[in-house]
Amino acid sequence: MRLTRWTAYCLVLLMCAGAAQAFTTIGFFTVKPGGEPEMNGWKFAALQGSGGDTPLAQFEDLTGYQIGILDPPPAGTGAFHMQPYEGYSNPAPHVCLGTNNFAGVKIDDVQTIRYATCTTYASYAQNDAIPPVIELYLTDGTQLYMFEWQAPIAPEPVYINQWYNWDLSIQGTFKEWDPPAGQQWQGDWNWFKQRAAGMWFAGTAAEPVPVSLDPGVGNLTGTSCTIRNGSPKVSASGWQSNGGSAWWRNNATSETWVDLFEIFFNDGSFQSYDFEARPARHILTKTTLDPMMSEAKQRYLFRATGKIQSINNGYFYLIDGSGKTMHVRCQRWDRVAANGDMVTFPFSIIDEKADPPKVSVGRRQLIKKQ
Ligand SMILES: [Ca+2]
Repeated sequence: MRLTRWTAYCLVLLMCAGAAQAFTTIGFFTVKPGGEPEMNGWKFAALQGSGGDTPLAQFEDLTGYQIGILDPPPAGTGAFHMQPYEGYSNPAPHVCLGTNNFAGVKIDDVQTIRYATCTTYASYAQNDAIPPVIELYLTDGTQLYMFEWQAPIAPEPVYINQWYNWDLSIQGTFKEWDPPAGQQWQGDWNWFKQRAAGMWFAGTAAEPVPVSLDPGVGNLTGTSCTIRNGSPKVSASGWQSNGGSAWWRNNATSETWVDLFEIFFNDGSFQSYDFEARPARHILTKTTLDPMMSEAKQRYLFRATGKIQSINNGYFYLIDGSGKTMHVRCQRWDRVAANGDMVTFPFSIIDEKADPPKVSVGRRQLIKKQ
């Protein structure tokens, strides 16, 4: 992942020191990134919960995929892959990618937020899936407020295999979690700006967003600005992840990528994040049993290579000679490789507590070794 236009903007700012004074100083000039340095302040987490398999959550390069139905991403060659598997009870499966880079920034100073998504498969509602939402934790200095923005799903459906560029100020609907009694709880950008007037992004040390499975209290990443795929809760009374439609559309298996997150401010400045794959570290399957994996999987992209031992067309064991196997969920892997083939694939999230450890990959990531 790299910061492109923002870096360019900083260079221009340095070259034009006089002009820089004309800019209003707002939050992000003083905010320190909250995540790993190589993530530019972004962090991700995934919850399998009631889902049938280990979710996918990783930065991937989309170049050279063996199945080329995915258009090029809107920036660079990579994107963040976020894919929970079906789960219809709590805790509900979902994936979060978020940042506290905007902690302290007032909503009044935000002109708009944009990001791009591409869904290539949705198990329950093809062409009608809910693309990843934006979850905002704001504060007025006394309490946290949770808002969710969703892409418009009607009258036009969100088609699969297409990149959509969403703009929160002109599309979609905001919803407020647990609003005061009698309070209108959803609306467009104008409603949101009015409702959140005077509030600012939480996520500072003084106003943290807790890491929590309880929506309204916090989220998986503890971040105030979060891209999320999957509802954190099913059938929530008075508030559902899809508002007036069925919550399960957000909890079906959803194979989705997200890229090019941008936030624009009223003074003309902006930050732009191009999600790109990081170098993958090659490991042996036996390494996945090491206790370090529970921490390391949040930080690194890994790569495993080995021979396929077929279970069925949705699962196989990876045998790499290290004495341990890995249980790999890969739907229709048999369209890319055969039993006994040598393959390699990247992964971040692994269930190292399972025996053998379990990982999910998309067959686009499955590269057959010659
Ligand atoms: Ca990208």
